[in-house]
Amino acid sequence: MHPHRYPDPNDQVTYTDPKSKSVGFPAIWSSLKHMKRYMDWPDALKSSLKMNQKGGFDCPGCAWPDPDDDRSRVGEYCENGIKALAEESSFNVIGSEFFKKHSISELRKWDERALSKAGRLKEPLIYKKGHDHYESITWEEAFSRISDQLASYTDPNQAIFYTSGRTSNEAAFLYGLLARSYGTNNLPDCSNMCHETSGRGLSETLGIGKGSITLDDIHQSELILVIGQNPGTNHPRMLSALEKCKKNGGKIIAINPLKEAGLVQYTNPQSPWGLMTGGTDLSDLYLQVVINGDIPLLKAVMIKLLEIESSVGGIVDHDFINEHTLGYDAFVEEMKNQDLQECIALSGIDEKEIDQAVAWIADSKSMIICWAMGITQHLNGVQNVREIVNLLLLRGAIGKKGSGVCPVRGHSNVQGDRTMGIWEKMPTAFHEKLEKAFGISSPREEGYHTVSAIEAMADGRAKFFMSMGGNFLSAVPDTDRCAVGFEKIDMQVHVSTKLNRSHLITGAESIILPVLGRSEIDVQDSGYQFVSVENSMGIVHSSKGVLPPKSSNLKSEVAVVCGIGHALKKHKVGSSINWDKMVRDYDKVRDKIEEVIPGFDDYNVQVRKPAGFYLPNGVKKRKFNNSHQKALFTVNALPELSIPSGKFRLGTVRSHDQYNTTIYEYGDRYRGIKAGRKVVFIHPEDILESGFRAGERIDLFSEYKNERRTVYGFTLVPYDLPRRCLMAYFPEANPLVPIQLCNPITGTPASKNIIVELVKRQNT
Ligand SMILES: Nc1nc2c(c(=O)[nH]1)N[C@H]1C(S)=C(S)[C@@H](COP(=O)(O)OP(=O)(O)OC[C@H]3O[C@@H](n4cnc5c(=O)[nH]c(N)nc54)[C@H](O)[C@@H]3O)O[C@H]1N2
Ligand SMILES: Nc1nc2c(c(=O)[nH]1)N[C@H]1C(S)=C(S)[C@@H](COP(=O)(O)OP(=O)(O)OC[C@H]3O[C@@H](n4cnc5c(=O)[nH]c(N)nc54)[C@H](O)[C@@H]3O)O[C@H]1N2
Ligand SMILES: [Mo]
Repeated sequence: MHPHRYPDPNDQVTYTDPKSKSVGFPAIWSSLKHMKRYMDWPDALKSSLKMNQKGGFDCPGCAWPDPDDDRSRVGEYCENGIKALAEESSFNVIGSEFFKKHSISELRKWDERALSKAGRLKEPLIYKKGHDHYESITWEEAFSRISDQLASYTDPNQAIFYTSGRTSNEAAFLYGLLARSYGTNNLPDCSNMCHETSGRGLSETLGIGKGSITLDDIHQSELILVIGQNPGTNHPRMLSALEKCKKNGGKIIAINPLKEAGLVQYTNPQSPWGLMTGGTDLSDLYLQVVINGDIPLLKAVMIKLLEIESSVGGIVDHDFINEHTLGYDAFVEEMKNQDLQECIALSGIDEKEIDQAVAWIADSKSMIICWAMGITQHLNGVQNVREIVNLLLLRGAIGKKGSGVCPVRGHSNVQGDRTMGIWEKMPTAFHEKLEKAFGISSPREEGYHTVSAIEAMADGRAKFFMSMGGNFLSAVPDTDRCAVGFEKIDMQVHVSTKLNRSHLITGAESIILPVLGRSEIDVQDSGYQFVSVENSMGIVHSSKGVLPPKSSNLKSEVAVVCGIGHALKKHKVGSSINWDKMVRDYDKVRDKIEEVIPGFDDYNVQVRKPAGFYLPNGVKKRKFNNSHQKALFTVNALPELSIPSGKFRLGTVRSHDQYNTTIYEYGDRYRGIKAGRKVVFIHPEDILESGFRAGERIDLFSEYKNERRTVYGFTLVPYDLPRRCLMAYFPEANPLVPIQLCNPITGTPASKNIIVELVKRQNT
């Protein structure tokens, strides 16, 4: 019925009790199983020994940093990194024969796992209106059609250039150049849906939208708060850093509605002693806050800290505050006006537990706050981040050893892509330098972000969509709304490694351009190439593939962009850009990056250092490069937390067996789910009160401005989480997220906070 939605897989969901510990033998076993099933053994061995090693390639999984010094020779990766590698390096390849056999209408019925497991895309493909199949096309013809299509528009803002966060610095920089030389800033990216609210909140308050700590700070911190993040699944190597912190005497407080196994106990797979003895207890305190209860909780903590300051002192770092901050008095005034008991009640946390957290915060000389999507994907995501900053500023826990902000990034180069200019509203200085470096004129008008791009396609303002990686249709909110636009437009171009649902909801014409993965060797006319990436802690380093490409008909992402750029020259677009020179030798791209982007001096020399180099970050030295040159305390309102009667607040999260929209397997080992993904985690008493049974299949709907959105056939799974809070998996639940429900400042969809109702299952 909804070809653009995720179809039911076999739908044999079962559930057992969730796990209370993570990694250990089951993780080792699971990695080996994936390698064995999807990769040739010699490739598996060769690539796993090179992943995340100095001179090797960067894991295509998350953005967690590698140690600066010693790296494990056995393997500097995790279970989910191996799954990401096995997914990319699978021995299956698909091309025109596959698409001759399987029509688009048939493939729409395949589930996501089957689509991805079909294999690596091996040649360029085209779909034309009126057909039901993709067929092969040469690279030259593809580039020529794309450039002709682009040249046909009178307004360049009819074209959209999306980026997912796996793209290298070199490819991202050139892709941004392509869009701007063509004439638009329509550069939405996955970051719009991810850490955009962190970037905004941090830039305003601290002057740079990035984290301020190093791995060593984590190891040495006295106290780490992990808020709204599930590192056991999404950043497993972070657990060994947290373990080191514990071994050095540090404490960890987890703030999360769900009891996540990875935050409870961890068994280091590289420690034989750990494997035998059962590992380390990670969280000293686990605060199961209600969904979006983080601001009330942080306020309750800060009110109590200020009370201690008034009675015995020793809490507030006055020297730091006087010298480096603004807004302290207004902040204290606001805290005084807050009702402590109301904040406690709204957070859903017992006051004794809050007192414990306050006592540890008061006692610690250093403190780090880490966070991810549980903080950012809210209407008040920016305010959440500002409130985190308030707490750190109060304690002077910024720009000193073992202290600082740590927004834990998602995609492996999402931070680098932003640094390279993938943003719909880059500052004027960037445009000026780009113009000077390439002799082009760079538009200043703000472009579309992800949500405005969906609307522009749906209402006919945008007619061309190109995607550098990613799976736009399935990743964005309001899947049905996106599908309307996707089918309306003239042309879609997907630069991809694997088949996904975005390829199947076609425009009048859709082109798939298959590219090399991170793990593969990239040779251009001047010889072997490497690319570079920036991790979550602002370290830029090289990444050089080691495996032979899956097909001789693949191009690198850099080559694809340069190919399109070159083809556009015949239409007098970007005539002054020498695309051929840059694709021949990526050093030439890096020379241009050095000219345009601050912090990349001697790029080609620095990037060749074995562990790469740190980008400048003023916050580390207490230099705050915002308009005030001071760190800012801010005043943030309490969010609206009432839930209409009979309704619930739903968050959408990842399982242990997916990478965003790529489903590795149907299940979630840590949360006890097997053979399916359409589940809703719910407090057992909420099941009873709503008149359902545990295990029953229900439908869910959300209602927003009189529009009703429904998803069908989700199984109710009793779970340890606060009353009236529900969790379901992304992307199955995405059709429920109303397109308008996004952060007003950044456009970030509130995919962790949707009001829904449960209803008896209809047969749809
Ligand atoms: N294996 C694997 N690794 C990945 C990814 C993947 O899909 N698979 N995705 C990558 C990407 S792009 C990203 S952005 C990161 C995502 O990494 P995470 O942010 O860890 O991912 P989510 O599954 O969205 O989990 C968010 C956590 O926030 C909690 N949460 C939900 N709502 C709230 C709230 O209101 N308050 C608080 N305090 N907590 C809340 C949830 O219970 C959950 O534990 O991971 C990256 N790494
Ligand atoms: N409801 C809800 N929605 C969400 C989220 C949520 O928590 N809840 N999370 C949001 C977040 S944090 C993010 S980051 C987005 C993710 O959104 P995207 O980044 O758009 O989605 P992915 O699933 O990571 O993209 C997978 C596709 O990327 C392609 N690919 C993989 N590797 C490469 C490569 O090396 N090069 C190229 N060119 N292509 C490659 C493959 O074809 C694969 O099918 O989703 C967002 N959507
Ligand atoms: Mo993300």
